[in-house]
Amino acid sequence: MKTFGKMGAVLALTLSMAMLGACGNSNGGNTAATKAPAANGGTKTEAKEITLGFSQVGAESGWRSANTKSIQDSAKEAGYTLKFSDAQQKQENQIKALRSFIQQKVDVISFSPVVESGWDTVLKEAKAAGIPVVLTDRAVDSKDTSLYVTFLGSDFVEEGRKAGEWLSEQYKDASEDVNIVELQGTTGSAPANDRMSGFAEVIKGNPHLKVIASQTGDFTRAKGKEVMQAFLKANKDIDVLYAHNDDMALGAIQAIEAAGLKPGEDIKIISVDAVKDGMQAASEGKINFIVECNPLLGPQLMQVVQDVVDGKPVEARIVTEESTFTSEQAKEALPSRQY
Ligand code: GYE
Repeated sequence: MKTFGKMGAVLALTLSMAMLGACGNSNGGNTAATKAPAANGGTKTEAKEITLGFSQVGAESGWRSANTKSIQDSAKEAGYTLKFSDAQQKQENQIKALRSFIQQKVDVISFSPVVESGWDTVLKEAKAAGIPVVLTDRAVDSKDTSLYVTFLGSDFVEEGRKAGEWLSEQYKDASEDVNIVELQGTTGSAPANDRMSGFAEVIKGNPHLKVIASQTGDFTRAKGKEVMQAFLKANKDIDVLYAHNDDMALGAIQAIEAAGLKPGEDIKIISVDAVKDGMQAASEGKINFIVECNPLLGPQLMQVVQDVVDGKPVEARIVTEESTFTSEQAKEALPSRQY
């Protein structure tokens, strides 16, 4: 039985090699295998060892650490060889990493693009090398969608809308202006652009809701603190802080407390992510509302990679499911939080 199965596989492989030869092998061909198909015993597709090149944004936030761990753990579990590269929040480092993955002829490239623009050239290089690209977490603004297989991640505009809806509800009876300051994520990144636009779209329904200052805090605690300090200095009357992630909100909380104010009371705080530290602050009433953004993309990414390698069809957009938390809900959810 075993020998027969093996021989069948060898025959199938020989046939497919012959067909590849006839059609012209766009991948550059594997001449060793063509010459001696019997030597490797005719492996099946699912037994193929997959090498995944992954370029991560950096380690700027609790969300990012949870995302990195999820990807590393899931790749291990799936038995893939993971080539992981940390770009330290610099696009040039990501481009370098992608080029090195192309050179190493990985099976699939995946990355979370630090900013939206400027990827066409390197994506074309990957396409020319026949290496499929999967976007995770953040999108690119390339017009040519054939440059990547799919984009797996959150709907950031929707997250911004959820933040705006909660705020609109809180101040629906306001008769005076509500002064909002905004801490944006990394300039030019998809989550910063989209969380800003989704929020603006909703709050414009109430003319009392006014964004009086909006600046980047680069998704980090340190910058969140620094920019909030500047906001507090320049504006006497801040009612609300909208931070594009928990880490910036946590930094801002330090600045608010240092200024002798009570976060969550004197200044209402909304943030995005719902990582453990953010949920902790919410459960203490320091953050009033958190929109969840799920970092555990690893298992879904590995499935997409497997499907791509197997030549199965993949959805062009895979959106992750997320919810929201008030302080009360955060208190309840905190003990079972994974990240
Ligand atoms: O919200 C933030 C991180 O791209 C969704 O990046 C991600 C964002 C996340 O630094 O904390």
